[in-house]
Amino acid sequence: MKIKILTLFPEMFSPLRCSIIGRAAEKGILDIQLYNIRDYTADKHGRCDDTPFGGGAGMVMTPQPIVDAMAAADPLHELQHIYVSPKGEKLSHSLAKELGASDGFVLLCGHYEGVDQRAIDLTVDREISVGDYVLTGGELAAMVIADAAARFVPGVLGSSDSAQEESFSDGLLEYPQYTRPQEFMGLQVPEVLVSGHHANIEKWRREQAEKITAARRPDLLGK
Ligand code: 4G1
Repeated sequence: MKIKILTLFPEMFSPLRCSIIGRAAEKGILDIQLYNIRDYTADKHGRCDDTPFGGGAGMVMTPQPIVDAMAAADPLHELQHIYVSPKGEKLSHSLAKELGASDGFVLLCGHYEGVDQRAIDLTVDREISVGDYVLTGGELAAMVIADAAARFVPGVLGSSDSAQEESFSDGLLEYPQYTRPQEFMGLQVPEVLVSGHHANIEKWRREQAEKITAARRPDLLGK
């Protein structure tokens, strides 16, 4: 799967080179490419932002470098072009799964007060948000979307992890996890988990998942 990211701050994306996503990229299962929007500006001083027409605080990202960076990233428009934006549809398990099943996508990251509307009108197919709060830029949101989608790509997760996948599709939060040592600072691992009785373990985990979901996220139980 191809993930192309258009940003003024490509150096923010080092987390994607680590851990599970980084390993998948090294293996060639994921192809993550960063495009520095500044490399595409026609402005002789390298500027990619300007003051907003109509006045107001802050700066707006200028359309020309964005349109040209998008054309360089996906000249035949083979992939879905996504603007990572608080105005977008909210990222969910099912949306991540849909993106993970595609050939790839381009993520456009805003910064400052955002992007000139004409760049969006000319290049963007879809807007996706990671939640309702203010960020200084779309870069962290883009990493959330890339990570959530990439883990659905076959081979990115180990086979034991992909089975784990089923649990959120139940719409439940996770049961508590324990590892060695069996006693730590006077606290014991629940007896059932060391019993070797797999049916009881499964039943306990299900009960725990239902209990924590009811307590913390009752909204998930209706889904
Ligand atoms: C008004 C949050 C502005 C933020 C209302 C989630 C947020 C991208 C996201 C903002 C961003 C609300 C996201 C805000 C994001 C231009 C550059 C937009 C950064 C920007 C609720 C700033 N999911 N925010 N504006 O945060 O890009 O995807």
